[in-house]
Amino acid sequence: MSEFSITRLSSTEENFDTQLENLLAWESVSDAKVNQIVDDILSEVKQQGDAAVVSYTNRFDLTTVSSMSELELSPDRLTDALTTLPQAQRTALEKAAQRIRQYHEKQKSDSWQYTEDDGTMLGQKVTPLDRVGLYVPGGKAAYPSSVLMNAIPAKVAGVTEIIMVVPTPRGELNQLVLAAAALAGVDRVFTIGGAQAVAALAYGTETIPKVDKIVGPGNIYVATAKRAVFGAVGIDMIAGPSEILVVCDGKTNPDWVAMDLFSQAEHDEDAQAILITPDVDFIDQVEASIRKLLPTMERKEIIEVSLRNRAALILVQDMDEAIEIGNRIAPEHLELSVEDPQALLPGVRHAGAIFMGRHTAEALGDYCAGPNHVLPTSGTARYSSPLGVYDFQKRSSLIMFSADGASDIGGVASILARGEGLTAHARSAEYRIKK
Ligand code: HSO
Ligand code: ZN
Repeated sequence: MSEFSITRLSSTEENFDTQLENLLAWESVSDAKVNQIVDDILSEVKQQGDAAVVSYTNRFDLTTVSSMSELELSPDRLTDALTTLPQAQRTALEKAAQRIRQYHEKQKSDSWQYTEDDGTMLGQKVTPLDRVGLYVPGGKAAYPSSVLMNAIPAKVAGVTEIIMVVPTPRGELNQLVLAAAALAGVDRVFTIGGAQAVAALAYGTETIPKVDKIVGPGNIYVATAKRAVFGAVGIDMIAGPSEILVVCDGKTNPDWVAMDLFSQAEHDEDAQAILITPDVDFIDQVEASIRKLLPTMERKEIIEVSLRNRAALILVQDMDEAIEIGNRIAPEHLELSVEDPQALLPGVRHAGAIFMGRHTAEALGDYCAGPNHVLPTSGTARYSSPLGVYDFQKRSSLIMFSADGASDIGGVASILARGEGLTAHARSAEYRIKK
């Protein structure tokens, strides 16, 4: 603890831009050895189906099963997990599920059509995906909240079947994860993981149905496998380490701010926690809180590494500059820890989720506020959005010309087609032009 220090930056320093760039630099590792291992697993599962999945599972998860059927949980196992949960946990999980469902209902988009004067109709038909695979990591990163956050939007979208995979090293099952799956309406659960689970979902096996899209976080093998099967199936974004940016006017309890920074730092050593404030004294206060509170944390080792390697306390000239730098960071989570967050909101352009006001701890959003906790990381909030119902719906265009409409617009198509040298296109349109 004694040598422990947190990077301090000031926006007036000459080389601030470079320092900020270095702070944010993060490359998702792509490892040649991992790629090779994953490629082998993918092709084995593609060729040998169940047998390959069973053998990889025995090897990597230290199980001793002889057939795929032993790796599927019965629906009873899921409902039992829910009903045997301690009452307080069950109520909390149910409350969270209900709030997440209610929020995501608002994201549903409907099909639409409109008709032009000559009777031509155009529109868009929205259809849910048929089948979705949900990857849930095993071990310490098995988050029941993530099961809710991934499965509920899919259900709200109207996905017909959700297949969940979760590795169970040495057969250890996480009851909260299963309870969350039951609550969220997951249809089938296989206790498999790693690249072999991704392959099984992407290609299908004798037992495991092929899905249309795979969502959910995983380790480097899972992420590499997801990238490799993309195209054969859809995938969600590949998440980087958690990030939090607290923008504070200096008037929030520094203990609260320190703990909010810890809340993401405790996810893993690579997580990033940043404070931006125009109040130089507040930087000292938050650092004092960090030093005071860190020894009390269960995950202090992880937090300490994360803070040492990737955190920063940034001094700016005013709140406008704080917001401007916030946009350059484009954080996964942005806390506006100020009196009037609405006044700052118009200036915020890039953030996965915006937590407004001193009382809005980012942790509430991780579990039960309602919005999704699967968010764009590593600056990708510049161009992407939280996981949502829209990720489980797709759109088909609708085009229905009246005879008059086809005759009218046929000339336009004909001219453009001939310009491209595509005569069949031109003549196909011209047939419909009335003489
Ligand atoms: N903060 C994480 C989600 C999570 N937090 C799950 C707790 N459990 C996403 O960055
Ligand atoms: Zn979290």
